[in-house]
Amino acid sequence: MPTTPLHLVDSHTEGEPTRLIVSGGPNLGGGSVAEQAARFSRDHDWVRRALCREPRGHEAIVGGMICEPREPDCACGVFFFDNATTIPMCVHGTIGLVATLRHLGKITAGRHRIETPAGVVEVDTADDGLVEVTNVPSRVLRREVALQVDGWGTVTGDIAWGGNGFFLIDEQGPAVKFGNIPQLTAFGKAVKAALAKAGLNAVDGINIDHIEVFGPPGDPATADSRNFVLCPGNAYDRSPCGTGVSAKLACLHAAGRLEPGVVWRQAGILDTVFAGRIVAETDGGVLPKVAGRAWILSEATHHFDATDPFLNGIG
Ligand code: PYC
Repeated sequence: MPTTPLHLVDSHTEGEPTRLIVSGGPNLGGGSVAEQAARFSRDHDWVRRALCREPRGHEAIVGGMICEPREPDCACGVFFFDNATTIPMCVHGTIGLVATLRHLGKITAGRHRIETPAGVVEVDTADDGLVEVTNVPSRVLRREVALQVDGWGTVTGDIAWGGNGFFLIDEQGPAVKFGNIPQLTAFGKAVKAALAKAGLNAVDGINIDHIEVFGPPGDPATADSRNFVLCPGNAYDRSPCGTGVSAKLACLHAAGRLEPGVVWRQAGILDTVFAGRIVAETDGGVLPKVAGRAWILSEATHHFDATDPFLNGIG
């Protein structure tokens, strides 16, 4: 149980919060970042619950811990978690990490490599604040899957990996707009239930725990599409979700709708935009690059008192 304080930096990336443990986190014993994340999840899950739930946090917070990388050419390791679980990769969180490392004076503009549980990613950071993440190779796992969704009938989508597992739905369900967040959340939950019923909540060992719904952009001059992403703990992503954009690029490519090098401007539900493009074709998929910006919100020292009834968060 907790004894020492945690030092945190909060930021947001295109609206979606990231809360990083920059020091004071539990000793995870070294090894690969995937191994350290698994130990964190097994032995220190209270940290995730404390940081990503009320009263200390809230459902939208994606937390992360900076750790030692095993890969020698990496600036650091990082793993991310939300109000429900530890996740393999997070692009908005990686953009927040880069802003945080720059804020702390630990990296300068240029190219850096970062080890995550899903693999090594490369980041390019510029003085104007733009961060480009070359994410892990992304691929379609199943195309045009028809699900029977309670209250909605047949809903067809693709299942894809972009660092997390996604079910991607084009122009079905409630209209993708800010005012429909409750309806989109209910729809996303119904789709998750239908995936579980069909035995598709895990495919090829990947949890399909993010639902991504696409609609037309609010402004075609600034975006090609607008999405709504429901995360594993049923919070919606305030950003366009970079792993979701990576999965989308893989789907567009598989459908013959996007060539390498062409920019796909994905707006999220707040109409902030990630610019995605395919930088290479890989064996069975694509190598995606996703660009966006993060802003530092605060640095804080969090204290933990064993007598606090909500030490582990509410719920
Ligand atoms: O940007 O990859 C992302 C992400 C995953 C969950 C929330 N944001």
